[in-house]
Amino acid sequence: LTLQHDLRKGMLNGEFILHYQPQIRMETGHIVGAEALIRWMHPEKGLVPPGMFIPLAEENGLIVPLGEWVLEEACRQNKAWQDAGLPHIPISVNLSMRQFLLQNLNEKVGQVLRKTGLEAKYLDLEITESMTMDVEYTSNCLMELRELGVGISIDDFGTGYSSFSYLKDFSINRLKIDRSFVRNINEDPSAAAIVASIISMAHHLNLQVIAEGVESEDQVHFLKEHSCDEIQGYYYSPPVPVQEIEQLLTGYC
Ligand code: G
Ligand code: G
Ligand code: MN
Ligand code: NA
Repeated sequence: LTLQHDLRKGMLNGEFILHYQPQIRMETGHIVGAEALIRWMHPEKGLVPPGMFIPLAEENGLIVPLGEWVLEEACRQNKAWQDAGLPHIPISVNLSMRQFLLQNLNEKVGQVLRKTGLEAKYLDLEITESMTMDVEYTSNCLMELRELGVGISIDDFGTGYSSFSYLKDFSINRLKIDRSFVRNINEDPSAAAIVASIISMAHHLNLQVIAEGVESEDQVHFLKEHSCDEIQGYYYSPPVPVQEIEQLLTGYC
C-alpha cells in the first residue's frame, strides 16, 4: 500500500525519468532509433527499477496516467533533440495493456503529437503479443494508430500465445525478437533456428526485425549472417540517461 501511495506522490513530484536505449542498424552501425524506458528516482529508496512498480501500476490503473506521461515526455524529448540539430530518429514507447484498451487511445496519441510538435513517423509504439489476443479489437486499434502515421512494433515477439494469422492482418511495422531467444543463439540450435525463422518470416511479410538483448560479438555475427535489420542490447549500450544518449546521437548517427 505504501508503494502505491508513493507512486501517486512520485507522479505529482516529478520523480520519474526516462532512460533511452539505442537501436542500431546492422548494415551501417548507425543509431536508427531509441527505446524510452521509465525509471523512478525514489527520494528514500533511490533508483527503483520498473519491474518493481510497473506490475503494481498495471494492477491499480496508475499505469494509464504514468504511461501518458512517458508518451508525452518521450515525444517532447525527441522533438527537442531534432530542434537541437541531432539526428531525426523514431522514439519507441512501451504501451501497457490498459493503455491499449483505452477507447480514445488514438486521440490521446494524436493530441500528444500535436502538443509536442513531433511528426508521427518519429514515434514508434511497442505492444506485446499478449495484448493482441482479441483480434478484432487489436486490428481496429492498430489501424487507427497507423492512420496517424506512427510505427507499431511487436515487443517480446515469440513469447506470447497468439496465432501467426494476425501478422498478415494487423497494421504493424516491426517485430522485436525477445531476448530469451537471442541469449542462446550461439549455444542452442533451437534458439538459433527460431531466431533465423523469425527474421525470415518478418522479411517475407515486409516487416522490419530487431533483436533485443544482444550482448556479445558472436550474437552480432549470427544476426548479421541472418540479415537481421537492427539490434538493441548491452553489446552496444544499456539504457542510459538523456545526457549520455545525446552524446551517442552526436557521435554515431
Ligand atoms: O528497463 P528495464 O529492463 O528494467 O524494464 C523492465 C520492464 O519494464 C520491461 O519489460 C519494460 O518493457 C518495462 N517498462 C519500462 N518502461 C516502461 C514504460 O514506460 N511503460 C511500460 N508499460 N512498461 C515499461
Ligand atoms: O520488455 P522490454 O523489451 O521493453 O524490456 C527492455 C528491457 O530490457 C530494458 O529495461 C533493459 O534494461 C533490458 N535490456 C536491454 N538490453 C539488454 C541486454 O542486452 N541484456 C539484458 N539482459 N537485458 C537488456
Ligand atoms: Mn519494449
Ligand atoms: Na522489449
